[in-house]
Amino acid sequence: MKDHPFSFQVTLADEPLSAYDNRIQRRLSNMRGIFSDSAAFEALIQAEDRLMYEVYEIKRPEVAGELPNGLTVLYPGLVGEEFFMTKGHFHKVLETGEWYYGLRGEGVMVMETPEGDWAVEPLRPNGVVYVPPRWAHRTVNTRLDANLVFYWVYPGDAGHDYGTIETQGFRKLVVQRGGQPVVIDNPRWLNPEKRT
Ligand code: M6P
Ligand code: ZN
Repeated sequence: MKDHPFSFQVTLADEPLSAYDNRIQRRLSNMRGIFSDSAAFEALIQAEDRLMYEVYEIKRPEVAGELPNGLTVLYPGLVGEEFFMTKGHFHKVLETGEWYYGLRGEGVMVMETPEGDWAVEPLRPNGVVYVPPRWAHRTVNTRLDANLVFYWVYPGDAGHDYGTIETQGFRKLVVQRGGQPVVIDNPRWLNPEKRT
């Protein structure tokens, strides 16, 4: 990791950044239990363990003051009626936010707080979404014919808490109905206040 100022290019080619430290690939097999329709999920994974998204990271030390950033390519597809999406997470340090900048394709960001607020914001080329501190966030590709590509930056000390979302899910899902993306209540959402 460099200590000196540096620059890189967003190329949006096969390697969408001219330089990066790490590429994370998430396949269907990394998403077990995340989608609502588990029968559709199993049928899909039997056919092929498809690549769902790739995260190109410019790594920075995991301390306050640093600004890790990078670019994500989220491929198109459906699991049942649910669009391909990222796992989604809270930050381990809840009081940290994140910026997203849309580069290609069309999608939405689904967000919610532990207090029960939720929001769905569009993510498109030249569109910016701010995720304030306390808001869990997930990105959804609402096109079936185009990748959703976006740039992001978050505080170095934020960390990723996947467990909360893996257990309770998001309150809202984005599904395809009548050829359109629609936001619905998640029938499997587990209210943490009612959990025994
Ligand atoms: C964004 C950033 C990354 C994150 C990625 C994939 O690009 O928030 O930190 O890793 O989305 O999302 P997830 O980690 O929820 O799978
Ligand atoms: Zn985040």
